[in-house]
Amino acid sequence: MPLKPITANAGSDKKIYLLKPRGFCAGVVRAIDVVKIALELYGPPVYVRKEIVHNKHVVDELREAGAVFVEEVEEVPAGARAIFSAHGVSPVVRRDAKDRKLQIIDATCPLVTKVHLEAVKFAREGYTIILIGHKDHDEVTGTLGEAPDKTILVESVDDVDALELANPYRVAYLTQTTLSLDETRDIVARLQERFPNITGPKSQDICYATENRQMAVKGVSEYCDLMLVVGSSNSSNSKRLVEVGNNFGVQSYLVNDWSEVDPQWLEGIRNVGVTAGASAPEHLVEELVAALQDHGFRQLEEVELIEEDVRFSLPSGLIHASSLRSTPVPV
Ligand code: 0K2
Ligand code: SF4
Repeated sequence: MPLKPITANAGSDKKIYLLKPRGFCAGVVRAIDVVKIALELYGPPVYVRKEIVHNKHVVDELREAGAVFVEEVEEVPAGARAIFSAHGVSPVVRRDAKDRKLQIIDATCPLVTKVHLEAVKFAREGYTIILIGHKDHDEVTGTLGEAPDKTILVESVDDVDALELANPYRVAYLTQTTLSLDETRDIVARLQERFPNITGPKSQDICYATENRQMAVKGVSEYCDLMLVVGSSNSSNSKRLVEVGNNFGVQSYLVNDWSEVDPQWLEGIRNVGVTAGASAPEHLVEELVAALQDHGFRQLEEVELIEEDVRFSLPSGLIHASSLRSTPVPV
């Protein structure tokens, strides 16, 4: 794909390729809006189970605004208002919240909910579900919880090789939404070799945002000798971007923000790619780009490899609560 400069400054041949799409996906925008609107409507404290999204800066900023982050619903006072994070929760968590009479606002991304519904359907139809994902990730814990006795987690091709199934003829697979496209393809291929009757989701579970950000990294890899990914270390989709960069021959690093860039990484570099995981705010990208410019990367080219225009509506309860106010909160 040809690269089109949007600005070019004379006086330096060191260049930044700013990838697009990058940063916030529709599910993250929605989840952060849910917390902000809940704070606006009800005032602090608003409890949030787990990090609303896996980004240190987002969590710190919302905590500053009055959100109280807890690990489990048991930490929320009975009857209080609480938000479920974008990564989704298992039915056990919903039941616990109900037992505590919590007023729940669910910020689970609709694309994660879709995987939960697939798990419920396959389990009801008597399939053994092979869930491809990362052990102990919040999303995987939630999806596994839909049919814990019928779901087996695999993380690698080796895990597939080790599977021993009571009925190898009725098997379905699902995936976490934020995996590596390439690694998942290999795992699914091995599953299909071992279980030729295996079925899967109608359309793939890896979400559009994860796919687009990985494709963008691949698209510029031949032009870059360094890739900086803005994102936090517990963000699965951000870490995958680093892996993709490294797999495509570009030295790649994950940073929370500019302060974590080691100046030594920039030595001898002419072309640096910059992108951000789906939970990383744009202002951190802008600060990183400005700092790189101060370090002599005077040319800037924003490369849009895939157009992205996805939005999700807010939870209906929040829209309703806002409409009841004399001055509705913009939702
Ligand atoms: O990539 P992760 O699933 O770890 O999550 P975040 O970094 O919070 O990105 C948003 C995705 C949330 C659900 O898919
Ligand atoms: Fe939803 Fe994908 Fe964003 Fe996760 S990364 S919140 S699945 S759009």
